Amino acid sequence: MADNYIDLRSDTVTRPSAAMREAMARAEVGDDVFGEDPTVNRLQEQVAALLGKEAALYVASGSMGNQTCIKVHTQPGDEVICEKGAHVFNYETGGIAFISGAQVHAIEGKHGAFTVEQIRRAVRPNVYYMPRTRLICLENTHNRAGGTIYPIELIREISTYARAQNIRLHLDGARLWNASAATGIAPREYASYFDSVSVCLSKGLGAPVGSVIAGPRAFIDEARHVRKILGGGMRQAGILAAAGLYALEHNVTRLAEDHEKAAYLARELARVKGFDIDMESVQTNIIIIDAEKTGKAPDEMLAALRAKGVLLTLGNYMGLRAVTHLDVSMDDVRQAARIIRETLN
Ligand code: TLP
Repeated sequence: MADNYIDLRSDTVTRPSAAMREAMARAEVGDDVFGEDPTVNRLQEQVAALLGKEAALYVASGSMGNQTCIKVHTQPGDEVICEKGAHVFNYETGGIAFISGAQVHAIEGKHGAFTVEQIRRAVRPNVYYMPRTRLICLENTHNRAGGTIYPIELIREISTYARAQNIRLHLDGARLWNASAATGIAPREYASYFDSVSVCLSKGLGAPVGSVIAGPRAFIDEARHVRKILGGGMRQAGILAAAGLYALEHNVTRLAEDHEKAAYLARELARVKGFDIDMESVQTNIIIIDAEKTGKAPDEMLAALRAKGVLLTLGNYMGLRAVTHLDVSMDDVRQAARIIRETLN
């Protein structure tokens, strides 16, 4: 948490705890470009096993994970289907066009999820003058929709359809841990429906850096090549991977607490005049607030709250976002709710 602030901007703002730093200091390291960092290797093996995949690769960020996978799956000119609010489409600086030379076919979902029927209508017929639909990306949980969980039945149907059509399926599972904590469905069950998966260690899990992508061994070999092109061939990265291992061991089972804090905060914020919160979308640790009816500019509201010691970020159009995480306690959340109500009502 930024000093003296209750920082609800993102679950990425957490700082490594003393115990995590100690694990980092003790990490055994080697040159990972030679494949010789034992801690990186252990993290990769552990995440591959957790996700039930043949192999995994440690990458610098969630964006690098997603974009590396998209690059391996596609050729320039291909089409990638994703949800309109998807992170890969909106918040990765046009990476799909920049790195893969592919184009996006965006579908509007409900709570971040679209159906097989919607995909069927978006897939291109096999004619030579049209782009090839090569890849579908799902996001679970879906950030911009409010940390919403992709229903497992829809994932199953989409996976069956994609396999039959020979279209690859990628999961942006930056917050897959949150989806699992909320549903009780294991990460490996979710992952089984996808050709590739990207998970983050630096969001809800509290590691300072790092994501892991997983898939078949041949896919990961190719991804290692792309990661190097992108400047992601790190050397004694075990010092960072150790934080990821620590996070997996200590910070997964506690995620339900973040969800409880978000549910409480959402109920409190729904009482702010002009705030509109779709309570059905508050399923994990993210709250998206439609603030249009306040008649106030989001930037001004953020500045007023900052002056009182509470940090939120911009949400969707004319909106705000609050995210709970392991560096804000229930007491902090109660205090933030009170400050937000007093400042904006
Ligand atoms: N999300 C960040 C911002 O970029 C918006 C946040 O604060 O929530 N997939 C999803 C679903 C994400 O939410 C994010 C980060 C990423 C990928 C990218 O991860 P990084 O920031 O590590 O590149």
